[in-house]
Amino acid sequence: MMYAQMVKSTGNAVKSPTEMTEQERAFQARIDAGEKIEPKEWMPDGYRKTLIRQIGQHAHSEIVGQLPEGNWITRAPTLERKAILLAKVQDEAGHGLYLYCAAETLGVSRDELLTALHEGRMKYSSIFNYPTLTWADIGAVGWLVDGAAIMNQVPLQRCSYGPYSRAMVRICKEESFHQRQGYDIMMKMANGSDAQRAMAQDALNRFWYPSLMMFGPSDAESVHSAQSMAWKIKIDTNDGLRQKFVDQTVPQAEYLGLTIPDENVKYNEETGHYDYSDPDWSEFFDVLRGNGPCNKERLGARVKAWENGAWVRDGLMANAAKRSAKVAAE
Ligand code: BYC
Repeated sequence: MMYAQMVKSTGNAVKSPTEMTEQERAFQARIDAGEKIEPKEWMPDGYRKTLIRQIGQHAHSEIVGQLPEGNWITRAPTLERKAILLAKVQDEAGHGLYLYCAAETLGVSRDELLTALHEGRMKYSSIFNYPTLTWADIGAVGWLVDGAAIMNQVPLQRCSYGPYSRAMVRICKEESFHQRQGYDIMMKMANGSDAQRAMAQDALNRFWYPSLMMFGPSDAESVHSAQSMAWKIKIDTNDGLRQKFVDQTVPQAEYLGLTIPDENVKYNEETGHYDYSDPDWSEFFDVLRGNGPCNKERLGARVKAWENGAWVRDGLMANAAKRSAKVAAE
């Protein structure tokens, strides 16, 4: 079994109108006019493939994202925190479900998507290859990871593909609750004992740069951005969203009395934004190649869950076959 996500990126230059077929030009005109594209309508092959890749990866991220948080359900410090965390982790399963359903409208089955994940042919978000070592990490994940996820997903509510954009509406509402619960944990820890404050700072130190990486490589390195933005599968650039995230998060850290682990973070009067240091991109690409701290563990857990669930799927299929045989005999 492969643990790496060794998919080679396949970004192409955007076609100019003169290079497009008439059908492609008409399609692009619909996109430019802000129309939604629905499943049964004609779409270029590349548009379909890009959506399957992005929605599929997004769905996988939701499901794999359950693992680092699920790790703390049995160890949540109070009954209330446990109930909240349980609800959040269940929400992630729901998000995975909406997204797999949205991908299925493009003609790919959930089994195919999962097999591609399990065989290392599809990616999931790099962030989930980092461990959650303390309870404060659950706060940092909610605050930073869900915060980054919302920053990326709010604009996707306006994406051109109908089923994806509609799935995003509900996901964003739930993500807002997730971020609030994370920030609430951070407030408690940051205003607690010295040891709790140190845990909160340590969690921020470890999750800061991996959260910045969630937005993807720099615009210069992003192979898909140009075409995806022309198709409105992506609304903003990776660097644009990353900057928005930094601008939103720095004052939140200040409010907590915590320090962003980057001495270059400073408000820039001229640009009206916070300056910040880029993450170590060699680490990002290394995590994508399967070498993050938890890649093996995460994919191993998903494959095991899939194998352990085989008897349920077999039972359901056998039952469905029996039922349809009965209906046919009637
Ligand atoms: N991790 O050309 P680029 C969540 C890949 S979690 C892994 O810029 P694109 C949640 C990229 O796929 C968030 N791989 O690509 C929160 C491409 O490789 P391929 C999940 C990454 O697609 C809490 C290559 O690098 N959200 O919601 O234009 C709990 C070049 O990149 C990453 C989504 O998935 C990464 N961080 O832009 C539970 C949102 N970044 O495919 C769950 C939807 C880049 O050619 N997705 N790569 O082999 C997107 O908005 C875009 O796909 C991205 C990347 C901005 C992520």
